[in-house]
Amino acid sequence: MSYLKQTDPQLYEILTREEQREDSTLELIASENFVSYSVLETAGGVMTNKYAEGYPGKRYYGGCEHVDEAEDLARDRAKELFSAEYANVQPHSGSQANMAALMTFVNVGDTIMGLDLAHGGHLTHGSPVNFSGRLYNVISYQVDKETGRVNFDNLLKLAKEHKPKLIICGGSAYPRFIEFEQFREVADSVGAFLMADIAHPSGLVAAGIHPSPMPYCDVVTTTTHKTLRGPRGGMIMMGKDSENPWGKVAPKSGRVKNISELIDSMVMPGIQGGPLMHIIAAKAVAFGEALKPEFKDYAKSIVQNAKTMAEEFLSLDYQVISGGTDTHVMLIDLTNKDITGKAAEKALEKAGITVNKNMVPFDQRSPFITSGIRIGTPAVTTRGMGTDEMKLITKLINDVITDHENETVLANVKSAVTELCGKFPLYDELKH
Ligand code: DSN
Repeated sequence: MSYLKQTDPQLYEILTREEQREDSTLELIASENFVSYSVLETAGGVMTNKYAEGYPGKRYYGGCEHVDEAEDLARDRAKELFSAEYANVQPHSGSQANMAALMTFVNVGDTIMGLDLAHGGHLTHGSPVNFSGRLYNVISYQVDKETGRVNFDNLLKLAKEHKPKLIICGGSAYPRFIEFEQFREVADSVGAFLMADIAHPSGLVAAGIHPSPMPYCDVVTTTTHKTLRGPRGGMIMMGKDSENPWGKVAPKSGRVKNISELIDSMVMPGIQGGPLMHIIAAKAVAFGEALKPEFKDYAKSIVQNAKTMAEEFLSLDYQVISGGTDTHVMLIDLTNKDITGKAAEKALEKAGITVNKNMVPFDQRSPFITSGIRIGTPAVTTRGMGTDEMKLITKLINDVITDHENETVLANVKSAVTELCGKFPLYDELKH
């Protein structure tokens, strides 16, 4: 960064402030993490310069021999990590992975089902404000009010009534294991494809802590930057490739034999142009890290930390949706604490604790206000924090929530947060 300091001091100062923010605050947004310095270095490396539309060995540009090697390595490592026969590492994001998967398996106007956004789903699972809700006929399913888990009776009833072509399982605020096997039964009962979006728990899946979708789902999408701890990006996989059942043709190349070829052509040229080769190379680095035995320990600690926090919150009379968590994420309804999600997020931010406001199932408030917050442990676990720190963090959050307009309380919590973060420093490599 010393180079940037000389050439662009203005941006250098901004970056430095962000570095300090990440280092000195508690990051509890469930979808965020801190990549290794190796991933950071690769994501900032020379492959950002290269155009490589196409796939390894079949590019539209010359000079691709080294980016081909990087992409092959990323694909091979992804396949090994998830026991998948096929992987496409080019999607720029989870949303684009979902778009390419949907465009492969269903046609515009077809019926699809996904988990309601307010019940833990994702924008790309059929929200009316997203392409998925605009291009497809969407029937959303919900969680059960009592259990906070997917209501399979209701899902089956809706599926029989609406005969979807595809069902999406997974979401952004679902604290329990995704029930792939049960979803498969429902999909089979109506002849639907099953797509899993494992963007959130993919690191836990890779580590074998969360069940694998591969034996049950026709197609699996993920991001690479959440529990998987890679660079920001997306990926599409299949446990098993199979023959193109529709006789669909691929953009540009015409009729293709396998679904994998259709997905490839739907990513590029279907919805994307040049792949981000620096990010694909960084994905390869992150997948290499996730293949190491230490990653399994890391994933176990993420879940242990989340369970510890959930238990602490329950003991302090917080309404933890579904009564706890199996994963890295918990969703808390703050209605009985007399504070909105928005106010809680703001007060916690003032105290150096970053969370996001989140709709809770059957929420009466808008997505801009919300009745809840979502909390996740991947980033604090990366810093090396464990059980004692989780108990302390829960106490600090409770201090803020119970007295969120008291500036002295917020200042005291902030200094406790600074002290805690100082014991678990980030990125020594970047210290100036
Ligand atoms: N925005 C992501 C999350 O926070 O879960 C999902 O795309």
